[in-house]
Amino acid sequence: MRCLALDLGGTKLASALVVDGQLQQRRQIATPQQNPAVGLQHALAEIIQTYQGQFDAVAVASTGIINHGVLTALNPKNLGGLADFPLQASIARHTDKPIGLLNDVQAAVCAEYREQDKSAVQNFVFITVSTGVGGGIILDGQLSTGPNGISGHIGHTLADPNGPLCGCGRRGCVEAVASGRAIEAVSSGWETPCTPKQVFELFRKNDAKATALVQRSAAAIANLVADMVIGLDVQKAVIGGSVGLAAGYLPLVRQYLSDLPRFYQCPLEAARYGGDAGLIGAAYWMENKLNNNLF
Ligand code: ADP
Ligand code: BMX
Ligand code: ZN
Repeated sequence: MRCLALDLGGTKLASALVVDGQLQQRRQIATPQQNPAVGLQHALAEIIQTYQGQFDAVAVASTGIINHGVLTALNPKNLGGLADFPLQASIARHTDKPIGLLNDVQAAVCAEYREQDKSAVQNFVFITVSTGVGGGIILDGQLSTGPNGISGHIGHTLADPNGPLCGCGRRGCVEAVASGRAIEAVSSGWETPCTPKQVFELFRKNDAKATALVQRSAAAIANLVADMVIGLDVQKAVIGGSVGLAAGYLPLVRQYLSDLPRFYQCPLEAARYGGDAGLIGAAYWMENKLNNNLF
């Protein structure tokens, strides 16, 4: 099957054809931030037009809660203020091929779990540290989406009751202290303002301010992993997203996790598919869905 896969994140919108699990013609644009609803509609139209005639199905991995074809942002600030978007309908306007939608990290976990030894790992989590912090959960070998598509939104569990207000309306979410946006909220206010990428460059040069900011993020993610292990008996966690995959980050998360009692620990790995996990996972999930295979 030739699947057109899309990965809509808070920062980037990636697309590719996935044929036999291999990516072809990968493209990437910035997620529209100004007038995002109109920008997104135009971007989707243009992407589908680019690949027209070359796919049998469309699979979308998207940030936000995906339910009944609609994207609802738990944190609208991650999408330029966009709260609700009719994702399925916007795509169906440009193609009559079958369309499948799921949350971006729910898709990513499908790709990464496919590569695991299923006899050894039944409970598995993907944590992305990107624009936001998202999660995808496999329980007893099955993807958990929940009755409303919410399952996995672990970036909105509590990191610090006195922490910053999260864009979702709750105070102190993991996302509000650990995400790319959370890092930027601090580093953009420095005397010499920095992007998260520059923060990591400084961190790797042992700059004290940058190190403290990266440590705050990594400690929150280590505690999130610990919560998954103790709450769900997760046997392995995989970390993705541009912050999660930044050099030096994963070792720090591992270090914080190793400081906790052993019942809170599990092996931690970097996403094997890197920034392509969402695209590959969405296509894999869609193929299974069309073949009526229970994942
Ligand atoms: P998306 O959220 O769209 O899936 P990414 O996974 O690329 O996209 O995450 C975007 C976030 O990662 C932004 O906050 C951005 O500033 C940050 N970021 C991008 N590149 C790097 C890098 N090399 N090191 C650290 N942070 C990065
Ligand atoms: C947010 C939430 C999740 C998403 C996660 C990572 C929105 C718009 N998104 O917690 O659904 O999985 O960010 O998304 O509320 P990314 O855009 O950072 O990859
Ligand atoms: Zn939140």
